[in-house]
Amino acid sequence: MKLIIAIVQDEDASRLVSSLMNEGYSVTKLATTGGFLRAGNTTLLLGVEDDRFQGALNVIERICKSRKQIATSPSPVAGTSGVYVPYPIEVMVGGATVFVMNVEQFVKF
Ligand code: 2BA
Repeated sequence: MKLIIAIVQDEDASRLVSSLMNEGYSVTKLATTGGFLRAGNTTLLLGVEDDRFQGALNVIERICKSRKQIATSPSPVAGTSGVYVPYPIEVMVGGATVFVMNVEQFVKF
């Protein structure tokens, strides 16, 4: 068995959960925040049997899209005034960041 931890964009999360559930996967959805953008994203936990693992990855790859997002970064442009003016920077946020772990034990009580 494997544990898939998938960090995805909020825009894709609902459709992704529905698609995974429709294909018979159990999913836990967590509301998370990216450290760089400080914006909300969604982390999904899926415990899957080895023979269904690739199928889950295929669903994640099909649904999750890369998008450009604008982040603001402080810029010291005001000389000696000490005023920091935010300026926008564009970053490409991936469709999904996926970690896969082998599950040593799985129990339900
Ligand atoms: P964030 O940390 O908010 O990062 C959003 C996007 O900003 C990243 O997209 C990347 O394109 C860019 N970015 C991140 N750190 C950067 C830096 N130090 N300098 C320049 N650009 C930077 P993704 O790489 O697709 O990551 C999307 C989200 O997935 C991340 O949101 C974070 O929540 C998570 N993530 C990505 N890699 C991770 C890792 N190695 N460990 C834990 N979480 C990760």
